[in-house]
Amino acid sequence: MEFFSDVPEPVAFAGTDPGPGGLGYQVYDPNRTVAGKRMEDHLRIAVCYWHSFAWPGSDIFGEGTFDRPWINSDADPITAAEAKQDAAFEFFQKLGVPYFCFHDVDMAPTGNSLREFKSNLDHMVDRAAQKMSETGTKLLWGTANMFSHPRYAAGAATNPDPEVFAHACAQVKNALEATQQLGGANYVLWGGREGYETLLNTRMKQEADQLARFLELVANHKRNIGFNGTLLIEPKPQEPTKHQYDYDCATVHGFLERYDLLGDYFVNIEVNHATLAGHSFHHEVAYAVDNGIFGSVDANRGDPQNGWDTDQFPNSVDELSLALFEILRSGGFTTGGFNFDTKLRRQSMDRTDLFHGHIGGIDTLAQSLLVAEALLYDGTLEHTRDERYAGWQGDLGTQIMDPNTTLAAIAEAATAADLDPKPRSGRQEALENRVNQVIWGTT
Ligand code: XLS
Ligand code: NI
Ligand code: NI
Repeated sequence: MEFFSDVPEPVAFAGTDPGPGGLGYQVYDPNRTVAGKRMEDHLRIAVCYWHSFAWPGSDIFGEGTFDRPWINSDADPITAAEAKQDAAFEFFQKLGVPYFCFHDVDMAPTGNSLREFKSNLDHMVDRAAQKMSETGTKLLWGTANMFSHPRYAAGAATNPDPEVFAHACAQVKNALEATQQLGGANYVLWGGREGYETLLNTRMKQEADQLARFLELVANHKRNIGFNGTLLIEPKPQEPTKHQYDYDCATVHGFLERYDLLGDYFVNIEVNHATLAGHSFHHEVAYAVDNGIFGSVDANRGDPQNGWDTDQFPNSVDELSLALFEILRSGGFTTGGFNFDTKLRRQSMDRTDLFHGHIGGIDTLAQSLLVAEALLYDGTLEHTRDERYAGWQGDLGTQIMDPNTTLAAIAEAATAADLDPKPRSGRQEALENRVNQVIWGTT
């Protein structure tokens, strides 16, 4: 059965004339070369299974609004999961993007036991493998949903009950192996309820030790089965819990270092989670790149006026260009990519709205990539930073960094040379103007 018959052909690059209905890419041209690589290989776009195919458009105040004939709670669960999968793969192929992402529960009915869930997952994953080979769609990452079921209300790995921990182990083992079977490039862990609602009943240190143990077990299993994708942690400061332990990139980095897990885990940065943590997305990317933990991105943004995860499609080139610049400057994605963990607004109930949301978001990323390339070739930012820190390459900088130097020796040198350093302009406005000139194409 065809679910998206209003879009008979895969969406293609159409340039400035997207044709009737506006279903064409204006900027995203997979084969266009940008900084020495195909645009498609830079951006590595993925569609997510959950918000686009498993969510009916409900919110906490109202029921589903979307026209999604494949979501049918009266049907036999496997038949319904198969219809959902057919819709998903038809969409991936028609949108013309290389990747998708999934949670175990999006793909397969959970049944009444771990055993039943596993056998449902096996069936649906075999079927997905078949669809992937037919359509050429690849898997950017898989993950396990350990936050929706009531048993996880107090967390999965950080639950006070070790039986919940063990249940989570079974779920992650199966989801990781499913991801491996589908050739996934990464495996994601978002700790949706790995945090607390109140400190009155919580032992933070105990929960951190449990989380670290869990991550260690998962990394060991990854090695045991020879999965060669990247393990990614997705930071988020809160929602649904009041406080989430994987607060932001710096917190995750410190945690990995403390528990000797650096090198086993990288980060999947979500644009809106950066906003919720009180950072810019640019900040989170720059932090991860600079500290060697950058992995992948969830491209969905928030609304600056709302304090929750609105998961909107990206639509601001100004906001994304600088983050893209950091990614490009660092050599680009290795196994990561841009996943669209995006939700349509509840009033966008038509099936074709799914196309409009993704096309606009992908074009925004493509345009931001072009700006990032222009910023890279322009060189002003890199050159300014080089100049600003040049002193650290000189004698004094080298002496300070020498582990044998003491505070007293530096004080002595400063006093002897009668140092009286003069402040220098950071040139912020000039740099902001330069970035805008590049974005506007007026350089
Ligand atoms: C929720 C997260 C979630 C992860 C995958 O806020 O973004 O969707 O990406 O579990
Ligand atoms: Ni996400
Ligand atoms: Ni999110």
